[in-house]
Amino acid sequence: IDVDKPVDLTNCDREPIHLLGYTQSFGCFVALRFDWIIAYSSANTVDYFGAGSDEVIGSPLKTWIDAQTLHDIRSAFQASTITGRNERLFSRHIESTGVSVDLSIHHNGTFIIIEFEKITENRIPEDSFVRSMLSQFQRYANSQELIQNTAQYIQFLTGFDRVMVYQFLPDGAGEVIAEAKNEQVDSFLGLRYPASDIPKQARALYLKNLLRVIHDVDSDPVPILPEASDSEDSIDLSFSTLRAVSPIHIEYLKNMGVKASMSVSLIINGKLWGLIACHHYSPLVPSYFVRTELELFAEIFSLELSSRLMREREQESNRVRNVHNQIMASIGSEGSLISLLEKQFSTMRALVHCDGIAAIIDEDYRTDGTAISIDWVNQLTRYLNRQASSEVITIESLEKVLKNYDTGSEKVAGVLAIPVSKSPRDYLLFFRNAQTQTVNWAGNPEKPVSFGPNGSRLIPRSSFALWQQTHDDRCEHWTDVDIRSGDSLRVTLLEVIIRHFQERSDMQL
Ligand code: BLA
Repeated sequence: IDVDKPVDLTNCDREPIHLLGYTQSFGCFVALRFDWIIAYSSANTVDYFGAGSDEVIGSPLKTWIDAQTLHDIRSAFQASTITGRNERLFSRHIESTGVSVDLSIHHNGTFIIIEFEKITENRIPEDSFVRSMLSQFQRYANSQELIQNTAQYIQFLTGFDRVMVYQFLPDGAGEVIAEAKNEQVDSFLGLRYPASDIPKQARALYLKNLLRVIHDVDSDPVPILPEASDSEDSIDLSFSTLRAVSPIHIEYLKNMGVKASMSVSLIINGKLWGLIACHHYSPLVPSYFVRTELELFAEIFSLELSSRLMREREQESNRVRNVHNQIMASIGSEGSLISLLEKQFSTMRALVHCDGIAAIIDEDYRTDGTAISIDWVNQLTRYLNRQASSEVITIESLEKVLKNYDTGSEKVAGVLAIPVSKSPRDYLLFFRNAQTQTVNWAGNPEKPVSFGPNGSRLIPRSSFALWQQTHDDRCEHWTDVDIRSGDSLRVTLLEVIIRHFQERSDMQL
């Protein structure tokens, strides 16, 4: 990011976070050419090989690694060229220095990248916990239980102060939908964060590389040597396990008071559905083994979640089908279409939660529950007719579309409208009353950045204090479920109309 340019959130989206030229200090990094000569290394090789990077760069890897481990690294590299993923070796020794390490091996398109992480004493017992987590899945009755219990289990296993499940919303903002935490820290449950907190290129990277960790926001990143003159020539660290993260994000975490962070991607149908996001208030990095297990777990968890969400959707369409059958079974030939619909008002209300229902057909207006007056309905249908759509239309604030409308004593604020004929259109209308609505944002979402002491330097916002957005003139949000139910009902009604007229013309014959 050019720090002299004026602040613009799209700058954020352009920071090349995979080309920053630094690693974090909890491991050692080497990049080899195809002849297995070290071309680049992190500046901290002395802690691993007993030799500085000036000595290491230009030397063959075998100078520093014993024959057996070298052989394993080569096999792992072969495997990674087939799988396209990082291959891993655990609990190896570097003989010359006696250091025990876990290793990650991959090819970045240009170089063979090998990363070493020292194994520390206080590592978590290393039996596979994925299996035990999977065995719990069947105990959870629904997707929400699955999500909540998973947060709890991960918090227990990793010891992070806070483990959240963060779900992206259609506009890119996100919400903490489950949380497990240590008693000393504040709860973030239910808080919403704007899309700009996780810029585009980061989301794109997180689709490919599923796990990232920031072990200590106060630890200086380690340069990769020789240093590139500009980021274009920097080594691509997209799949590096030690990649130093964006200084902007480090500042964000510092503003939050967080010292260490880890997040794992949840991908459903090829899209970033959410993250398992973890915070710690002192430096922390789970061992590479534990991170490897978590990554695997997150993939299986995403599949389970996806199938649960699908099943829950199916249950909902069963409900719709039942209503459909009920309505179809009750169609007779007698009476007008509107009185036929009126008889089904209560059945239809069970499908779309509302405060009132109405139908307007050939200027005949019938209602049940709170609805707006015929004058307003006429204005509303004129508006709806202009929408040039044969699909369900939802409005959450009638004030926004009707001239001089105010919810008045009826309090009707929103409508879900189903067109039931071609123009001039007739409609089935579900009304909802105004309801005070509060969205809890962590800080003002319109001010995701602020200015630093030196003018236009971009700084993520420093206040995460609860910032409430309240609306009094709107109805409860029409959800995807409401819209899908409305759309199925539209199809049912078309069938009803056809049948109704068929039976009437049959009678006339
Ligand atoms: C990355 N931002 C991230 C990440 C998260 C968040 C989870 C992934 C890295 C990690 O695991 O820490 C955001 N963290 C959150 C949110 C919560 C949380 C929403 O715990 C809620 C509880 N950030 C800004 C602005 C910019 C920005 C204004 O606020 C840009 C100008 C940038 N965020 C930013 C960047 C990354 C990031 C560049 C990528 C970091 C990297 O992987 O290098």
